[in-house]
Amino acid sequence: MTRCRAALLALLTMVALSPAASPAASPAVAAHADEGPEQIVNGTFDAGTAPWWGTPDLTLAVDEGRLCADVPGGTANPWDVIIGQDGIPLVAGETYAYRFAASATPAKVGRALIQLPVDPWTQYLSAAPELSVPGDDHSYTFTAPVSLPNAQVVFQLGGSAEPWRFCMDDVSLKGGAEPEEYEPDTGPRVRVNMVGYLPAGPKKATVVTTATTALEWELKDAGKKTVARGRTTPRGVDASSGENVHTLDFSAHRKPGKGYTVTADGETSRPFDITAGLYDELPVDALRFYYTQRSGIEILDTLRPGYGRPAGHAGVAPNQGDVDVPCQPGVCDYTLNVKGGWYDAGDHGKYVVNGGISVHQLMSAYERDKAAFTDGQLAVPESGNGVPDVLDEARWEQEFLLSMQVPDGEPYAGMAHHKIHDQNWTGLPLLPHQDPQPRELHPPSTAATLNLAATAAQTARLFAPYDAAFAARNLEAARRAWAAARANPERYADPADGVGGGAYNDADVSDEFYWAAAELFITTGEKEFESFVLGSPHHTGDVWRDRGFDWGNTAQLGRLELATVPNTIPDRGRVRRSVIEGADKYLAVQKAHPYGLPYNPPDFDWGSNNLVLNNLVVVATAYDLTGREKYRAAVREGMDYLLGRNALNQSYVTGYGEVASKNQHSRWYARQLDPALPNPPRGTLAGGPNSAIQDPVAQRLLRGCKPQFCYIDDIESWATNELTINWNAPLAWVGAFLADGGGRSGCRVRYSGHGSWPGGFIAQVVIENTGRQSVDGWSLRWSWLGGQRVAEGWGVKLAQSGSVVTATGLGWNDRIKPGRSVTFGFAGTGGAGPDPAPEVFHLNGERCS
Ligand code: 9MR
Repeated sequence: MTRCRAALLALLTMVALSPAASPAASPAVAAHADEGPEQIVNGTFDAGTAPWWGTPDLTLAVDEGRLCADVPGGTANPWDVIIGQDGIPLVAGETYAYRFAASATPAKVGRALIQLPVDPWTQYLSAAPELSVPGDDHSYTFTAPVSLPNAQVVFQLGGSAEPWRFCMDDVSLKGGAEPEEYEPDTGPRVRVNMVGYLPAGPKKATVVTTATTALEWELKDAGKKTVARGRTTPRGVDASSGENVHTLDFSAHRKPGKGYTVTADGETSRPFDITAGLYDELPVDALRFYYTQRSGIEILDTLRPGYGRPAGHAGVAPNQGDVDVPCQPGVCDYTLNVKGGWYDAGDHGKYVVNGGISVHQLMSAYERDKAAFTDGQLAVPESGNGVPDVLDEARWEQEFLLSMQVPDGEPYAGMAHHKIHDQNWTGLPLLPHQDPQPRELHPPSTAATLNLAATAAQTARLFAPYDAAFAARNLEAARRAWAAARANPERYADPADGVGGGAYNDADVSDEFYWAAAELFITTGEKEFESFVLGSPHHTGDVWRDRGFDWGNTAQLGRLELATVPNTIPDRGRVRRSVIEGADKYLAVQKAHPYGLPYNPPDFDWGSNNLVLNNLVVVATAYDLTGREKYRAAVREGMDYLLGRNALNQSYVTGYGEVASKNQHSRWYARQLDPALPNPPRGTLAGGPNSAIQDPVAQRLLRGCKPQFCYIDDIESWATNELTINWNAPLAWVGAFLADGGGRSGCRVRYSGHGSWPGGFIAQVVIENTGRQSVDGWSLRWSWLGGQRVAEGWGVKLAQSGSVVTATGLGWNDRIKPGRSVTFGFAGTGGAGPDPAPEVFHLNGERCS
């Protein structure tokens, strides 16, 4: 709503309504109705255009606080062009005051209707407002003849030979029943991680209470026996929930067991376990999610019981994609085969920017500790091919990203198309293979091109030991993409290109440039990329935004990669320290937050749960770099929020915890709408609280919500409760971190190159036992950057799988006494590109410092 509109409206409420269009009007009733509850959602357009919809020939946009659209000419009927809102409840016999402000350029007569949303489209109010160029306010009253939960408010704008522009603002329908009051069931007021706690980790809970002084708490085992007690810490009113809370800490209790509860203020928490294996399945579940998101391939019920379905968008009717996809009109004159990849979310779109960060984070989880990911682990069709399943899954997406690259000889060759999706939005439920919409390629963008450059460069080094040809194809594509992005540095995705799919627009790609340059530098070691990295403002600036990183903020990815993947950037020490500084910042936010959240902006973002996780990725990386316990503890505590220690007292991961999200917005896991369909698979993250509540369900039920309450587990709440490939990726990453235990071993390893020649090298390794115990029988593990292989060893037995090397002692040197060391050497053959010394070593499964 514009400011002058607000003043006008205030004035208007004081005067009687203008003559009504409906026979039911009378000034007295109208004044009464005008005081009634508001039934229109977002009639001021302060929250964007949702939940207003338009016919496909319209693009709705907010212009100076009003909703505006260019109405095409050449239509025959008023109903050929419509803007509307659905789901308006009417109560029979109630009188309503309907008003709006609207303008037309040039002036026009429009049609304003409140009607039945289906045939015979019965009209309860029908008006023909004269719309002027400067704009006027229009008001009407009518009495509803029926009760209806879902009437429709529409503006019919068609029937004009010439095109014109329509704008409206302050649409209001007052009267009738108070909108349904939504009270979430938040269960007991003592909030815990309802899955459990790690024996050696922090164990904290939050109590919602009116008390302002410390309360007693008790930890009870499954037999209701009190095993620990203490006093809470009052924390005042928490801004993220608007509630008065206390925290309590039972970290000192380390005894494993099932069915513990915490009692405080007369309330008993949901039960939870204390167990070391708490997170063993989380990374696997979070990664298995990707197979059922796959496009272009049949999902086998044998691999995912209950989730089998035919291939989607594989060129079989009624699908119109994705084997021969044209561009949007005027964008290109070729077609591309872009079959495959993952569906982005609950929609059937495939977006290069979002695919990029998702595939990157999967590969980065792998690159962090390659030995943790095995072949056969994810039960995918490729299991058993000798390649870790996580790489098979990543390849499924990466092949799609490669296919989005503009072919040689075409305009913008080497760039990547921003996205491919349906011409129009489809309804729910709709299985992928049943989508009848035409599919279109959208214009190439610099952001998509750089996502491709970054992930292709990363793919090149990770696939080098498994498939040299695929690795080479990726490196070549990465170089072409980089050159094309440099030549076209400012081709931005259109923010209004959001019909049939999300816009994923981003008008600052300097961060994508930095990330891509970092990946290309790590993989090739080449000067061009090094210079670009060193010259980027993101290399030295504070990239650690409070709100976390995401698909549109990727400088952090470049920084994390340069800090953790071995490379020769000259200021590496500073880069690593900067990650620790970022982590310290998130630690401070978490410490101040009574729910242990490392994310606390005044309003929560779309997909806040993934921002929480991405902040945890930074903290976890600080643990990897330093081995300092406070960072590991912070990651563990951060996970508690997602699994129940929150204002809604619910878990945001499907299948984890007794009250967990299960109705995430999806066209095929749509059990809430069709009981024959499944819920999302175990391990699916919900987007989580989103203060902007753009969707109609959230707008109807969550109006005025405090950040943590801006969430509802309803399939139609796409703004708070969707599932996406980029949100499950940090869940998999953090899950892998939590599952590996992160234990440190008392050892130090020195790895030194002793000469190299084209194609080969010699290295020496010294393992020092810095602990107090003798190591009897050792096995040392590290991994190469890319395609290096060990050949012959001295004083050691060597084995290699992919790029993971395992070195074991021989009979005479397999004991290392405290303070002593063992030295061995070996010859290796070099992969293409740089050959930095490995930096991460695990001795008998535990990481050396
Ligand atoms: O995750 C995206 C969020 O950051 C944006 O603010 C929002 C609006 O552009 O779009 C979200 O992404 C959606 C995408 O546009 C279409 N597929 C579903 C995505 C998750 O809701």
